[in-house]
Amino acid sequence: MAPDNSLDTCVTNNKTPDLAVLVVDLQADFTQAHQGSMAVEGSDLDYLDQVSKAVRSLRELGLKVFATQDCHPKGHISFATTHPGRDHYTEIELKDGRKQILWPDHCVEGHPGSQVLLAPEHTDHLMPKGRHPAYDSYSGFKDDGGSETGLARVLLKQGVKKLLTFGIASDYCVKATVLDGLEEGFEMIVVQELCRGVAPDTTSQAWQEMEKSGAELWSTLDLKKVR
Ligand code: VGL
Ligand code: ZN
Repeated sequence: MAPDNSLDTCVTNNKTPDLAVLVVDLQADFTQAHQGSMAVEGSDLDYLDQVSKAVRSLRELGLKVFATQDCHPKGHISFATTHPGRDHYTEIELKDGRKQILWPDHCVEGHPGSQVLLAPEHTDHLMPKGRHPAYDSYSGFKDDGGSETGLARVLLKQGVKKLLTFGIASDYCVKATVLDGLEEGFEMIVVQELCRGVAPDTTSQAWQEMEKSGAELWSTLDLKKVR
């Protein structure tokens, strides 16, 4: 019989069902393409196009797609506007001694800026994070107060052991999610060309930290390594 290269064959031929995709905070407020309040460098329409093509190809290979969504209430602890007299992109010490970087208001629950920029039909599971008014949550696994989002449970239930990760921002939410994923026992692969960061210096530090902690860094997405 002639080989059948149809999509269905690819899906059923997926040899790595324990490998899934985790897209971190691909949201309007973080992108230039949507004039977001916290748009990171290089987050234009070309970038979004590149990510959506990658996600489509990975789904065609049979990988499930999970996505995190930064999702804050109005007056969130991480918003500079919550701390009168403080500027965004500065760090403060909170009453309990924790450090908190202050950001422009972003990803307010129910507002257009919080919209995830992946086609809903390409997303198997959306995991909100950062809903607690008093805790930030760069990580998709748990917030700064230690509360689990439930992402690890969802992944394990689906048999996922390895995550192909990318999104925004390399130096904050991607980094925190990758480090926590490793701690939770997942194998974490990060696709650098599909990530965008807040700043170049913190981004290069973030790559080093992720690699040192055991993450595998791929500079580009090589679909041959996924098949
Ligand atoms: C993020 C800062 C604040 C991110 C989210 O997605 O990296 N960074 N909230
Ligand atoms: Zn946030």
